Amino acid sequence: MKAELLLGDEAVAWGAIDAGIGGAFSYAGTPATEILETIKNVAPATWAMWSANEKVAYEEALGMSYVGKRALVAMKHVGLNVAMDPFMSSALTGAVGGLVLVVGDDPGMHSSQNEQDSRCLAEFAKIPVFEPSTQQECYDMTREAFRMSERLQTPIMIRLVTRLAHSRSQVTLRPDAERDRSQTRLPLPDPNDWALVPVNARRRYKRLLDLQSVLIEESDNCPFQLMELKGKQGILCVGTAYNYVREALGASSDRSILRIGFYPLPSKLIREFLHHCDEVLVVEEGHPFIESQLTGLMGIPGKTIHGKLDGTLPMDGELLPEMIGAVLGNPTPDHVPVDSIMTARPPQFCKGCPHSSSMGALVDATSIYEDALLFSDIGCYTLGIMPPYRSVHSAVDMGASIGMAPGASRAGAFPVLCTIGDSTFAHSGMTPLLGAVLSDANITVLILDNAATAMTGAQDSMATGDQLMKLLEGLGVKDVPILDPIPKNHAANVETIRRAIEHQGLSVIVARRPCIHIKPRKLAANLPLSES
Ligand SMILES: Cc1ncc(C[n+]2csc(CCOP(=O)(O)OP(=O)(O)O)c2C)c(N)n1
Repeated sequence: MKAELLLGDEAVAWGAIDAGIGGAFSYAGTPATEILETIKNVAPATWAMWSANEKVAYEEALGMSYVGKRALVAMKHVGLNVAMDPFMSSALTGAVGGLVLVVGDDPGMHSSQNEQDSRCLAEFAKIPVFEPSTQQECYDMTREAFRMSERLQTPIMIRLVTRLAHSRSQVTLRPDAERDRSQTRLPLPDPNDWALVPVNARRRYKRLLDLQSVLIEESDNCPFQLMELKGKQGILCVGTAYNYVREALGASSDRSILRIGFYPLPSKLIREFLHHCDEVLVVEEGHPFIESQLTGLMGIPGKTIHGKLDGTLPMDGELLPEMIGAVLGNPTPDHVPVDSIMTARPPQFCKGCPHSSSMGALVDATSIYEDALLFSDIGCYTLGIMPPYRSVHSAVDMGASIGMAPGASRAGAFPVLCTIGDSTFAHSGMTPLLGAVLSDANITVLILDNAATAMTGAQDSMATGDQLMKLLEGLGVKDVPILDPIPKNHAANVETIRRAIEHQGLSVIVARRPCIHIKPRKLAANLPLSES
């Protein structure tokens, strides 16, 4: 046994390593990025790779599970939307080697475009979920999730939230014989269980439905559900909220507590809790997922349920300890809100960022048109939304710029331009570009190739430099000018973008210059530098 001070993400990574995973797969996204980074750093012998997108990452993990090895797949919450197709179907195929999906939800949208709650998607797929409250549980639940996944032959989700993923506490690690498990190989599955043609899928779906009662029983007996029956006022809480509740109540409270650590919900435990309490406050990050299930449409006769649905707690944003303290009648003494003592500093491009030159050229090139539409995507360049550029008119989801532009163009807009980074292009930009090529959409696509997935910490990108040019050629794009986005080329770059706009039909331009953060890193690691 050894103790380490770990982030929630790092604790999950260690849990997976000590569970003897055969591989880990991910596409970067806050707050889940550090999971794969940790596995790469501390267990270089483990097969751990960045995938082109979350769907691919999920399928890579699923393939590993098929042949009996344990596999971890990690992503941020919106990444699960991208991986939804294999995720839903994997509930029917089931898992052979333990298959654990870790999803980082981002209540409060610290670094995301929405604050969806992954528990809803797990329930939709009928997949069990572990939800840790502490970094120690991040480790312990990951270990347990692999065992359970193999025992019940189902993929399992671990739900994290930003506050837990990105804060540290001491974790006791127990590397043991399970690590050797990476050597074992389980028997391959019956192909009839994994080939989801209707006749097999119907049978597998029945199996999934039958599994639900087993999962509820598991949930009622799960050691991660904690119940303390005391007074008639109860608190039902989950995840990080459990810590806020404990802090607000102190040691001497007589309130009853039920802390959920595993879903589907433990029906016996919840019945017992509700039977005991007259009034229950539900405290959960994200959607009122448990609260809605408790109250249904009609409420529970004779019981009062408080939470997000009755306005006791806010529906949006992140829960805060002082918020819970105030609701539980224990306000934080002399609490000074951070924003009252700090001036907000809007985010901005780093000094020397090539995107600032690209955005400057884009703004000047389109200044002669009254209604230029500048669809953009998700990456550092989205900062072009800020003054003085104001060159981002949309950022919806990864790849949406090239997806939306042809529709707008066909509806009569002109000029229509897109900005998209190289990593986002590899993630989801290639497929819509294929359609734009075939229809020769009258749009101009500016691919900002900084040779990195810069926004999430400059992970490697899959479509950069020559590789990107070959991909464009393969997709059928012809005559792609390459800009060097630095201030001294401004006039020439403006001219190139204007020419592309005036070309009737599809134009693609690549603005190529590495992110300023990757050069020192590559030099330190003695890696080759891609020129320009
Ligand atoms: C589906 C999804 N996955 C991951 C993310 C997190 N994320 C935001 S932007 C981005 C990629 C940025 O790379 P790139 O497009 O090359 O732009 P750069 O930041 O390098 O300028 C990632 C991974 C996300 N927002 N949505």
